[in-house]
This record gives sequence, C-alpha cells and structure tokens, in this order.
Amino acid sequence: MKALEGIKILDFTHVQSGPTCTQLLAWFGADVIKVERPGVGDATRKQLVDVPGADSLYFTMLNHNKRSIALNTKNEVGKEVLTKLIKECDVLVENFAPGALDRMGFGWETIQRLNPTMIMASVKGFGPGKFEDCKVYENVAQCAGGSASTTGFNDDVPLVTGAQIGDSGTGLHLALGICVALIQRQTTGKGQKILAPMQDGVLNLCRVKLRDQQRLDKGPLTEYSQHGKGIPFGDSTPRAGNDSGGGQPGRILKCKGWENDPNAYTYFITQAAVWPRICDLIGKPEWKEDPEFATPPARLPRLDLIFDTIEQWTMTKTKFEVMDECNPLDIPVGPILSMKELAEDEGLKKTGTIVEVDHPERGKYLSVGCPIKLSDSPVEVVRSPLLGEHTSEILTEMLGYTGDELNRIQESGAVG
Ligand code: CAO
Repeated sequence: MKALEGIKILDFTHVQSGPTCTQLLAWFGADVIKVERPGVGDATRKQLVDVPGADSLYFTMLNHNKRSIALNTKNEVGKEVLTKLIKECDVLVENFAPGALDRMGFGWETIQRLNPTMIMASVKGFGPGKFEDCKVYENVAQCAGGSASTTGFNDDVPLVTGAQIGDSGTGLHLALGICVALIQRQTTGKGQKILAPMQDGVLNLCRVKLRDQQRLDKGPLTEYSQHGKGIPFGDSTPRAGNDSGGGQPGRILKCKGWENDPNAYTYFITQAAVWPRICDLIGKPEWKEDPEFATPPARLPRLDLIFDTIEQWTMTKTKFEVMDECNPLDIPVGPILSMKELAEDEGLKKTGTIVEVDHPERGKYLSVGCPIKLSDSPVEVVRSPLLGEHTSEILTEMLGYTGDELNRIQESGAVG
C-alpha cells in the first residue's frame, strides 16, 4: 500500500518543472499517465542525448514510475479519448505555455464541467499580472524570483545556481498543492484549480533575502562580509558570496589539495555556541577571552581575519578530516562534495537516494531516487516509459475501449 494508491493523475507535463511534480506523486503511489504527442513526445526525450537513439537522461531521470500514452489531443478522436481520461482521473497536471490548454479546448471551465471532482494543477512562469503570458525556463525564474540578484559576489555579475529551484523547486510546491487539494476534496467533494508560478516559488525559497531587504532599511547587514570589509550597502539586498544566510557566520574555506582539486573545500560555520572549541582547535585559545573576539558582535567586523586564520588550519586537512575533527566537537562543517563523489556515495545508495535503473534502450544509469522517505509508503524506482508504451493498455484496461471502437481510435492516427 502506497500513500497515493488509487489516485489517477493525468500528466500533461513536459521538460522539468511539471515532471518533477508528477514523478514524486508516482513515487508516492499515484497512477501517473503521461500524455504525449504521437511520434514526438516530451521534448526532453531527445535533448542532451548521450546514447544515440535512446531516451535522454534528462527525460529518464524525471519520468520514472509513469505510464505513457501517445495521444494527439488536437485531433477530434484524440479529444474524445482525452475527455474520457479527464472523467476517469483525479488530477490533471500541466505546465504548458499560458493558454495552450484553452487553445486545445480543455480550459478549467470545460474540465470542471466534465469532472467536477478533478483537481487541475498548473505550473506557469508568472502569476496573474503583466508577465502572465510569458514562457519561462529555469534561469528566467531564478532571475525573476530574486535568486540571481542575491547570488554571487558583490563585485561581480548576478549568478544562477546549479540547484534547479525554478523548475524542480516549483514542481515540489505544486506537488504539495495537489496533496492538500486531495485532502480538501475529501471534505468538499469538489476539485479545485492550483497554480504554482515559478517566480513565486523561487521567491519563497529566497524568503531570507526579502527578510534582509527589510532589515537593510534599519541599517547595514552586519553579518554580511561586505560590512566587515567596509563596503557600503546599496538600497537592495546584495550578493553575499558564500556568507551564511543566517545569524551564524560561515564561509567556504580551502582544504588540503585545493591547488589541484576544484572541490577540496569545506563550509565552516563559526556557531557562537562552539566558539571556544573553534579557538582551541585552530590554535587560538587566547581569542576565547579577548574582547575583540569573545562575542559574536565583536567578531562581525573581523570575519575576514577570523576565517583566514581558520583557513590556515583547514588547509592542513582534507575536507573529510575537517569533518572528522569538527563533528565530535559539534562544530558545523560540510565538505564540498562533487557530483562524482555523490554518485559513488554508498550511504546515499543504501537509502535509495542514489539508485541504479535499467532501461531497455540505454542500459543501466544512475538517478536520484525519492528524497522524501515515508515509513509506510516505500518507493521502488521504475524506469521511465517509452513513448506510447502504455497506449493500448490505457485505452483498453482503463478506458474500456474494445472491438470496433478500439479499432476506430487506433486507425484514426490520434494515438501512437
Ligand atoms: N497533442 C497535441 N498537441 C500537444 C500535445 C498533444 N499531446 N501536447 C502538447 N501539445 C501542444 C500544445 O497544445 C501547444 O500547442 P499550441 O502552442 O498550438 O497551443 C504546443 O504543443 C507546445 O506547448 P508549449 O507552448 O507549452 O511548449 P513550448 O515548447 O513552446 O514551450 C515552455 C515550453 C516550457 C517554455 C512552456 O511550456 C512554458 O512556459 N511552460 C510554463 C512554465 C514552465 O513550466 N517552465 C519550465 C519548463 S522546465 O524548464
């Protein structure tokens, strides 16, 4: 028994944001039916191809545990099949460009009329307003949601991050919206419309930066390195480099081997509670009592000196030795782990966060499994479907088409 067993999801998603959401729902046990254009499919199937002729990793890593029906929803027979699917399913998830579903003839009013209990969940780039008609990809959302203006160093250009907070982040937001709408439906008996705009999702994840924007009105952000360097603040939250976003100053520091290894670094947090232990560890016991270093406010203008001194110590250790020495002392540190190191991490493999999946076209590959662990709803990662792999079984077993009716649909060109 899985948490979402019995829930049928009509999955009109493509690229990354929507598929992230429906993959999670599939992992929690929902029957996710991915609707794709016959002969074409989700554009990512053929993007960044590494094995000629096979579905790309981009596609396979975002579409596990789903079924695929190849259906032309702009063709009359295709619309007939889609109408049946809408009546049959609990949730429709989509991340088309604004207006695409209306142009297809399946806007919210139509869906509600066909199935009043259906939940319709959408990712769009922007919510209602002047940008609502824009197409949006990951980095546009990172820029428009406040992430890029606050990422990077204050003397350099804005930066986008490697974490796909616009796409996968919004997919997560949407999945939560769907789960709570399913709970609300148990009381109301009605479906509802859910919108997760990517700009809003990114801004939600940048909440602490809006916090700092308002603190800035009251004076300089003293925990930012630029304060210690004497660089004046402007009128908006600046880029904070590798400063920690909270009240405990932190930095990325070099470790042994940094000259040749781009990831021989550690994150080091000078948490106030363990300051005396940090002083002993780095050979500066006198800083424990020195009024210039003993308290957090006294340390703020001296963070460069403090972290330079800590770095003299971390440079004598590998990033893992830093962890080994700091963890028993409760000093929060974190090694900068490369993708190679994560892919080889036995602990992550054991918990199912890194999984090996076998695929008929491409063979074995690694993927990120479900990062949310439910004790009563275990996840087995199943390979992504080939385009239209489940068309026949969905038409017959789920929609009940047989005989002449089935032949008519199959011969119409609406399915593949
Ligand atoms: N049968 C027939 N037609 C289909 C179909 C099917 N099964 N599935 C999709 N289509 C059609 C759509 O109806 C649409 O047609 P119209 O433009 O004529 O209405 C067309 O395919 C293309 O859809 P699209 O506009 O969504 O796709 P795109 O490649 O042009 O744009 C994207 C992609 C991501 C920019 C856009 O979908 C978007 O802005 N989505 C919302 C925001 C979002 O999710 N962005 C993140 C994507 S991940 O980085």
